[in-house]
Amino acid sequence: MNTDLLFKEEERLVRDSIRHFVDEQVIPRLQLAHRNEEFPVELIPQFGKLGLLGSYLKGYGCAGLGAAAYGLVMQELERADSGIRSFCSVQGALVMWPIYTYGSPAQKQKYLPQLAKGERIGCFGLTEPDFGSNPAGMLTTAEKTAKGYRINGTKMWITNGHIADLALVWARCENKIRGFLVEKGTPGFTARPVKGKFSLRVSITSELHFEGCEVAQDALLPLAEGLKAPLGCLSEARYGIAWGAVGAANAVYHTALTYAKSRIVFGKPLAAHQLVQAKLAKMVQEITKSQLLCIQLARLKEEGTLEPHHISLAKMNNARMALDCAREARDILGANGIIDEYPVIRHMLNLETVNTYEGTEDIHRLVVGAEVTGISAFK
Ligand code: TGC
Ligand code: FAD
Repeated sequence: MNTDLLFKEEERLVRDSIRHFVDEQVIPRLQLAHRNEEFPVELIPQFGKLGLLGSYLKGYGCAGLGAAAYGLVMQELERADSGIRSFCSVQGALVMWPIYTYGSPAQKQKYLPQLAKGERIGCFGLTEPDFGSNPAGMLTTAEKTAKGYRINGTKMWITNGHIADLALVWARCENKIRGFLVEKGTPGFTARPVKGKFSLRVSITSELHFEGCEVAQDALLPLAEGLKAPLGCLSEARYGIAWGAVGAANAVYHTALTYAKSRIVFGKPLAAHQLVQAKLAKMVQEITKSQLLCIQLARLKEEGTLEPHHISLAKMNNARMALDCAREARDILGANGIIDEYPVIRHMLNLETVNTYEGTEDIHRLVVGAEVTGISAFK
């Protein structure tokens, strides 16, 4: 559909340079990283140098990209692996964006330049063992003390948690949800890995534990008050995921297409069989529609009219679309679809997480449902 025509030249240039980096530096590391359940930490300084961290923020050493260029960066990173895009999403949209938006001038100066360079790593702690889809029920508390706050509670499934230098933790404080910047090594704050994942293995996932963790007054994000503060961060990250999912879908589609053209079954290429063509055509159809949704999201973001339900519709659609493409591609590869010589099974497993985190498919469907009916199913 020549959707490339809908991008400006500078947006395509950004995409092409990140595409080159991903092909040369990222993809070759993934098979081993996935087997070993390891995040390639050696790439972090390069992410910083290339301006991939907080890339759509302005100042503080950030690249100041427009919405579409940022989306294309996320798309290229997730073409490699959802865990790679996750690292950059969390650092940029879930740690830097809230400091940029809700932080004091001192907090911005202290943290943003180092986070942009990848010299410090951040994580975002909202989910708890018993409160994932419904963060309003969180049990973590921050009690006011003479010098600041005392935090108690547990956060679960936290990307980058135990390698992070800085945790943005959401807690109930005097009956309002507030955000706190807790530095690694603060007494009473511990983090441990969640091991044994069969999805997003090229990503660090952790449990954070706070027990009588004392932080100073200046750990509080002054402008973040109420559930809408963390939900605002989620809107930023979900925007990137909607784009990223298109990248993962592209990766599995191209693998399946190449495979189907060279694999001979029943005396002719797999790609010559009608059922296989139907599957490939369906993938192209769905990827194209998802790409168009992303472009519209970007244009709404640029003109300042993007709303949470727009993002929910695209995140829900694109994550599901990519997961369905990955399952079809896995099928087209036959037995080869289950080994890690091809990226398909890794993407397929990753996309189970992508369909769940940042709001499950059901949650986003209910957000859209509330918008169209005017009735919230959550109340
Ligand atoms: P509700 O009453 O609807 O809203 C409370 C206030 O927040 C506002 N709001 C939003 N603001 C900005 N962005 C959004 N997306 C917003 N959604 C709602 C809303 O207008 C209201 O404002 P006000 O002024 O009236 O106070 O809240 P609710 O309790 O009914 O919950 C709604 C629901 C279920 C949609 C929400 O809780 C939700 O989105 N749940 C899903 C939780 C989730 O997505 N967690 C993600 C954790 S982080 C993560 O997964 C990182 S993965 C990172 C990676 O590796 O990439
Ligand atoms: P639940 O809320 O228990 O949902 C279970 C099922 O019930 C789902 O199918 C859901 O759709 C359905 N359901 C829930 N409510 C309703 C309803 N009202 N109506 C109908 N069905 C419903 N969180 C962070 O804070 N920071 C992170 O960095 C982070 N990274 C993550 C990384 C990974 C690898 C994973 C897997 C998760 C991560 N998460 C993170 C957590 C993630 O956001 C949650 O897992 C997600 O929001 C879902 O919450 P839950 O797992 O508790 O599922």
